[in-house]
Amino acid sequence: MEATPVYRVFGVGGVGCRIADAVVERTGGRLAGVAADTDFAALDALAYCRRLAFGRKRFGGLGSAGDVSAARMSAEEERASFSRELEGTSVAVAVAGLGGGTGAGALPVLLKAAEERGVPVLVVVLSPFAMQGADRVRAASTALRSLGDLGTARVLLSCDDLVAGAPGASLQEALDRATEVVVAALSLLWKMSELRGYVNLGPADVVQILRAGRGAVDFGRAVASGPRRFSEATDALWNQPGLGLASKASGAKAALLCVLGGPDLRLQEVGDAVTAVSAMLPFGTPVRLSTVVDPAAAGRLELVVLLFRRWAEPGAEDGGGAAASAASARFADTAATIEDGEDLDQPTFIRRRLHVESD
Ligand SMILES: Nc1nc2c(ncn2[C@@H]2O[C@H](COP(=O)(O)OP(=O)(O)OP(=O)(O)O)[C@@H](O)[C@H]2O)c(=O)[nH]1
Ligand SMILES: [Mg+2]
Repeated sequence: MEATPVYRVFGVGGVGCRIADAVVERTGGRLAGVAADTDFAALDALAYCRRLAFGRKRFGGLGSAGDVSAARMSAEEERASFSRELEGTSVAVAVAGLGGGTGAGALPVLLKAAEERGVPVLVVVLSPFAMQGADRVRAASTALRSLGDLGTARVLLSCDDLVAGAPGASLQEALDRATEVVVAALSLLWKMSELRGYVNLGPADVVQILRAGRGAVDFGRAVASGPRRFSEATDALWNQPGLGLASKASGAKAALLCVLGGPDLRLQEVGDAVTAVSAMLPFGTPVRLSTVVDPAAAGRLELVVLLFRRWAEPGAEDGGGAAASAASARFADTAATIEDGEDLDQPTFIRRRLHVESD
């Protein structure tokens, strides 16, 4: 019997832990979460994650007050606890804000422990708002550099980009809004593997995609509802300030597209979404697809795209990896329809590697 894969989300530092807790809440508590912080009051405020309180001797449970290297040393000293929390994890997501001390200092320790255990990790890091000051921004880029190539795939989100659509927001609104985008995207990645859609990616596919796309990943997300939801969502995916893909698409080597809708999601919309996203990317870029049908999302269409700037999957180097890579997706509960070596469950334009112009 195959073991059930275990996904875990790890939050490190204040904002990382709040995001991890909110993601677990969004999954109805079914996704396992671990929150690691030197601020014990912040950990106490969480409702869903297991807590890993560390650095008591150095910080007295009050947080590191921006001291990255002291936080890193404390995490190193308790490396065994980080490693223990990874036990039995098939795929991990690690989230941290890089402008403080704990997240920036402890994240590399968690990632090293994951590497030792062979656990693939999607790392999601937030860079500070520019208005938080040059010091924090500088500290964040130093922290980013210190990650080296730890982590399987890495998404760097700029808080400024996450709230680019709401210039008049207050600081609290901006923080909440930025956090919400990350929570929504991460819970969607989880739903992708857990909820059935038309085309499912299993955990093994997710691991393989992360490994093949090792390195930096760009992220796009758009949500729309109502009769014009398809065109609004695809337009936003391309053009919206901050999270639009227009400025990021040219360097893409491969993409993962996740389409989420309610029971009213139409197969046609899914196919059109693949067409629209493929048309945004350099010709021949393989696009892996996953759909999620969530009863709670009735009337809504949500598109999340991860763009990989490096892609090392065998078969992708021929520039026409779309057919090969998309072929591992499958319709839920249905054997693939293979005829003459072609998977007829894949849209023709993907199988034939046609480039579709959008109007
Ligand atoms: N989106 C979002 N970002 C936040 C929020 N709070 C903090 N950040 C960002 O995350 C960075 C790190 O903040 P924290 O997570 O609070 O810091 P920490 O890792 O706990 O570090 P110390 O408290 O210094 O030990 C900040 O510089 C901000 O850029 C929030 O509520 N939402
Ligand atoms: Mg803190």
